[in-house]
Amino acid sequence: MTANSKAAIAERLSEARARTFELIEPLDDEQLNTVYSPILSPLAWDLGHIANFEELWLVQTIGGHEPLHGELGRLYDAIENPRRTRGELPILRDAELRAYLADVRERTLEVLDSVDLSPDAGDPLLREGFVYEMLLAHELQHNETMLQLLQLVDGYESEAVDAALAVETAGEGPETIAIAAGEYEVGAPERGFAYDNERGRHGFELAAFEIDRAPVANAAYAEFVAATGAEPPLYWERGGGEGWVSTAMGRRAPVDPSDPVVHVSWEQADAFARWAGKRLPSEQEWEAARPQLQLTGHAWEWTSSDFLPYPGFRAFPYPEYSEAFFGPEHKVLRGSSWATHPHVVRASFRNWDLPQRRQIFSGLRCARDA
Ligand code: AVJ
Ligand code: FE
Repeated sequence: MTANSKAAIAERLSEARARTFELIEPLDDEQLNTVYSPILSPLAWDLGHIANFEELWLVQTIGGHEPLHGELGRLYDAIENPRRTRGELPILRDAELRAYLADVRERTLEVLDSVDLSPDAGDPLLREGFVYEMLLAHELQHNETMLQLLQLVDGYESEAVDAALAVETAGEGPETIAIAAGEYEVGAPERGFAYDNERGRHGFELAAFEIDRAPVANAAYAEFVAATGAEPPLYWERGGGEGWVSTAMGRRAPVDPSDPVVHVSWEQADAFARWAGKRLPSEQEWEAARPQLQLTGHAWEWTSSDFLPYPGFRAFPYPEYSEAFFGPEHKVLRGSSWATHPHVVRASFRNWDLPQRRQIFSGLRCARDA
């Protein structure tokens, strides 16, 4: 691989970091250390974790170097440290945290200089720059987690966010898309970056079904709440009169009836779909129909599917990304939200969470048997 593509990797790493810093720029150190919610990490933890993940893979694993802070990495292990405990951990903070981010990056760039990224590089971590793509995706995915918290910060404003908030409005088209029975290919193709849980690409037999072209909008969800007494989405409150207001970043605004609904749990999404005489699509149905769907990029969409391995799954490069979460207790979401960086968005990308969670930017789309 040429020096040029290494320069391109360095440039992209630096762009991702610039976005991370832009997101936290309006906050002071105290805010970075504040626990705003028991189910969300303080931002200082995300920042240290981003740097520690980089150190682990790009400096220790690829470069063969010793860690800068000994056993520090244990504090940033997401499985060892559930979110509700992260506020009390002796993690790096303030100037030390910033220095760690910078020191790791300096070493990363030194190592990058010396590695072989050619398509036939012996180490599968390096082949086609896999480990660098993974690092980029990881930081950008944590940016989304950070935004779940940033919207709890009163008065928070960021240029990085205002641009992203724009919702694509519903284009013209049929209300539902009919998909014929047949075998459809799902999963990530051989080439190009993807997580282990997206491989291997395989045929999947689907019965004929219909799927809504657009995700469920706030107006329809409000009707469901009014008709059934179901809980409203997280952050909604009665706005006086008939309407709802939602609060983000300390700002209350009327809920826009035509925007896709966001901040609903899988349980609520499933209940909505049944109430509407429909059901959630499976993740395979979602992927098969995807080129024909209206993808507003506003909210992730819950599917009916449990997060399970595809046939022939092999954990790579570490079992704690996917394998540790496989099972019926996690449900798959597809698509992307306004907080998702485009680099993370792929037809085969599988997101997941617990069915009761709604702090994530989650909505839904309905389907039905044909
Ligand atoms: C894919 C969003 C469920 O945040 O738990 C970040 C992404 N994995 N660091 C998560 C992830 C490791 C993951 N999700
Ligand atoms: Fe992570």
